[in-house]
Amino acid sequence: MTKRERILVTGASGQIGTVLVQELRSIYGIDQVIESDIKHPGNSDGPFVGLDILNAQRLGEIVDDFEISQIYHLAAILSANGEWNPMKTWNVNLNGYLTILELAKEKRIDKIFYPSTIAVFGKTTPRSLTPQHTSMIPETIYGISKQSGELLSNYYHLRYGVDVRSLRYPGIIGYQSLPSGGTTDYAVEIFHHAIKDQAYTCFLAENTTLPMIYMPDAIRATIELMEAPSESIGVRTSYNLAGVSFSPSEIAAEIKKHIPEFTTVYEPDFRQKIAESWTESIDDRLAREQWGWQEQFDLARITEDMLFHLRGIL
Ligand code: NAD
Ligand code: AKB
Repeated sequence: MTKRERILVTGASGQIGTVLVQELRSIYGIDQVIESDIKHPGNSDGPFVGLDILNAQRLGEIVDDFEISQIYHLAAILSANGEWNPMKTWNVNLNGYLTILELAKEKRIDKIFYPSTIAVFGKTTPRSLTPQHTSMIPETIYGISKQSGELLSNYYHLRYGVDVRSLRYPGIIGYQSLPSGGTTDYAVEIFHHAIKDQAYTCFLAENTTLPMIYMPDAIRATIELMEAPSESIGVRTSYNLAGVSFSPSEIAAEIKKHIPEFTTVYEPDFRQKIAESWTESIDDRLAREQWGWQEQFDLARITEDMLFHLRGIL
């Protein structure tokens, strides 16, 4: 008989957590998936516990009380917000994660999901079809903390046998939740403004191409990776993952096909420099070969689906 999983999601009230928790609950059952965050999720339909990820004692109590077998560790401060307080960002993103790895080392958790990011790349990284193993000198504290987390994941796996799995998510686009404090946030905001105002002022320059992925693809990749047999996981730092790559002017043109009166102006701010330090497209061959990753949404399908759902919500 297979063991019944009990899953803790940290940072569950955020952009990804809101959607991931629903998907995990549909697979494992509502009461088997425990949400945690410093913010209440609002309309949660299952168990929620308040948790600051820096409170190691409380985290240990939650793991024991709920007999947690897996953690999806989403709690973090993202790239743009991270630059306002680098010390805090390092502390939350890295020390919070170390507490989880230590619990797994003590054999109190069977499996961990660690979300990494395209922010681990930097200006020495090849910009086009960025390889899995490559030069990485990230320029944001967010990227530095996430890259260090990748290295710790690999270390805890090699040294202590911790089953940690990780994806380098591109910017994530979805209608179910709002992003907060990232550099790729424009690609969600643009849809909201297209519907509400038929106009958008973009904080990135029009030709800034970045790797992106649609939320259903990102959630499916996460769960497929976590369910893959351990022996098929050949990368314990973090897998490159690609969806689609586009620039602000390309997504604006796609939206215009549905909303002809839509206009965009470009007023790049400090986030432009962050975007320019990342890469444009990703080689995710290893994810495809080792556990069968395949995206389903291109830019045209993302645009159609986002507008369809947001028109019903906004
Ligand atoms: P988000 O900012 O929407 O959510 C993060 C959550 O973490 C928030 O609800 C916040 O309240 C919580 N949090 C912050 N500090 C905390 C603390 N000290 N203790 C407990 N909770 C705390 O982020 P997201 O977009 O949902 O991202 C989730 C994860 O995925 C992050 O680790 C992020 O680095 C990674 N990621 C996201 C994207 C993306 O485009 N959304 C891309 C790459 C990687
Ligand atoms: C951000 O822009 O900070 C995130 C990410 C790509 O990690 N969306």
